[in-house]
Amino acid sequence: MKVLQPKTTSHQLENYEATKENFDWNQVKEAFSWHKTGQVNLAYEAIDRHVNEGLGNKPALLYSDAERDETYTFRQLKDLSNQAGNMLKDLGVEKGDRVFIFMPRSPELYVSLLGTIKIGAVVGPLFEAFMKDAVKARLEDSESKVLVTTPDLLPRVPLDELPHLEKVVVVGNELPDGEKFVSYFDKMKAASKESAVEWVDLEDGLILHYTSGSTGKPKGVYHVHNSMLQHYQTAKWVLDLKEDDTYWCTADPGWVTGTSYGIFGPWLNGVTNVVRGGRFSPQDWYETLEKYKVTVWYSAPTAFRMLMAADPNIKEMYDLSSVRHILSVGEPLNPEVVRWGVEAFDRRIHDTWWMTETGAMLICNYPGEPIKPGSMGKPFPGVEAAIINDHGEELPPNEMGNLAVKAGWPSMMRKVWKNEEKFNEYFAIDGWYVSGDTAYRDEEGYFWFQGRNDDVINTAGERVGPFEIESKLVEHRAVAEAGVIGKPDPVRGHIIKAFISLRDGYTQDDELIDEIKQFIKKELSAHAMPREIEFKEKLPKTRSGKIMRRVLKAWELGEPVGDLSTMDD
Ligand code: 6R9
Repeated sequence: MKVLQPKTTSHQLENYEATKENFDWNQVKEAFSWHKTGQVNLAYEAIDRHVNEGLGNKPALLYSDAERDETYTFRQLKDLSNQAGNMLKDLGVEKGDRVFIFMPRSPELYVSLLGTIKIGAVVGPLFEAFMKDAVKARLEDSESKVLVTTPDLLPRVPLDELPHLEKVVVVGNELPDGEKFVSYFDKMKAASKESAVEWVDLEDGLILHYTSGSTGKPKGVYHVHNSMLQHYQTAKWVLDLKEDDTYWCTADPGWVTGTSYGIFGPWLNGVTNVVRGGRFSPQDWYETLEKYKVTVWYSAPTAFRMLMAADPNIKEMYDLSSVRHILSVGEPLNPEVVRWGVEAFDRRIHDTWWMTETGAMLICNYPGEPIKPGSMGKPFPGVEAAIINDHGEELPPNEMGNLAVKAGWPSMMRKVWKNEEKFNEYFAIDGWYVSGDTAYRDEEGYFWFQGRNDDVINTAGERVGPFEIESKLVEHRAVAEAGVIGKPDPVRGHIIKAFISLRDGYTQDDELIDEIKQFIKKELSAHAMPREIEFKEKLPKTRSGKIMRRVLKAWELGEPVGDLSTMDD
């Protein structure tokens, strides 16, 4: 096993073992102004506080897309987020209310999100690719009071079916007729720049991120302001952020990486943050790295694999020498990709492991520490991770089992919105948070990811629940039954494959395949669309009628199907 040694050590976390011995989360509290004042608010801590400490003119947000190219200082973000907060208060939003934001990346998204948090409301960012059903499910479950969105996305918001939604803030030039609509730009212009900050408790609500499980509806994972302890410290020691860094996290705020590390981590550290709007292309990404002289870059294996697959001449056109630290999250980071990173950037890519539910990084590779390509690294100081069996007993090195974490790290989710039962399922083994991932730990304490132990599909770094897609598929007039699995794919990690049995009177052809794909794309979202569809006379089911996805998977991979005793004839 080749271990990649660091070339330079970081001055942030110099010795993992020594730090781990002495670390205590209480020490981190001293980094925040509430340690002295007793007044808590994450948005204040991420923005206003830096202005008060003399960083007002420092660029906070460097935003660009195909049409816009803008810089916002910490002072500008302070003023704008105050305006957004005051606008929302004016619309009747109070502490604890939910405000959802459904729009593509843009400065207005970041401003609205900070404004919501500033007034103590709970923000819910929705990925722009969601279609009507996905949007409805989330706004309905969260009972969101206000939605911030764009004219383009409005048709996907079923207003008549959302009785709790009182106002829709439209970020655009035209305002549709109807008393629920208000204009973002008009309201912002009229809103005061006076502080909108509401002081909260560390255990008050911050953000709701919806995420898929293997069964049932998406779950609203609820995080609180206390998470800032971990956002801040992991950004320091793992992202290795320093005052003069220019940092780029490629994730959209619709996913947890795009908020914890696309917003909170860097800004709590007062670091300049790059946001690139629009879609992925190798040219665009390399250009972004070059244009801003990005020093720290946090992305995902899928993106790295797409860059790897692109014409190598493209990369040669850009000066990427500013990049000093690269990190990855979301899916297994293939050793091949780590090796590519060394070749292409002369940098080791540092894998990090965590989940929507964990709120922040838990197992990581650290600057200055050796990396074993293919391993997720070691637990963050103050985090106790282990491999346990189903009875909660810790397993010895190199034995595969449940990847679990001792409950109580600062950014742990505090509830699953309106679903205590789901929340408790994670903590069914005494004292442990059971992640749903399987892994092993080697003798040196490095963790190695092995897979999910449920049917959740990780496609291009995004978690997709098969149940949601299956439910949608059977709404199509031709579909009798559907079973959905993840099929291994060299670039996306997995692609979604659907097995479908048709209703009487329908015949399988390419046109129908295309129609069904488009149906999912339109009704759910582009990333939920099955890239492959295979028709079957009948699907394998248990006697109780559950589709046996593991049998579909075994068929697909040409592997033995295993125990079929529960299968229906
Ligand atoms: C932050 C984020 C969580 C699931 C997680 C696991 C997979 C994340 C990984 C990884 C292998 C890594 N995952 N990081 N698998 N190596 N370094 O991705 O949150 O969208 O909730 O996904 O992603 O299966 O359980 P989320």
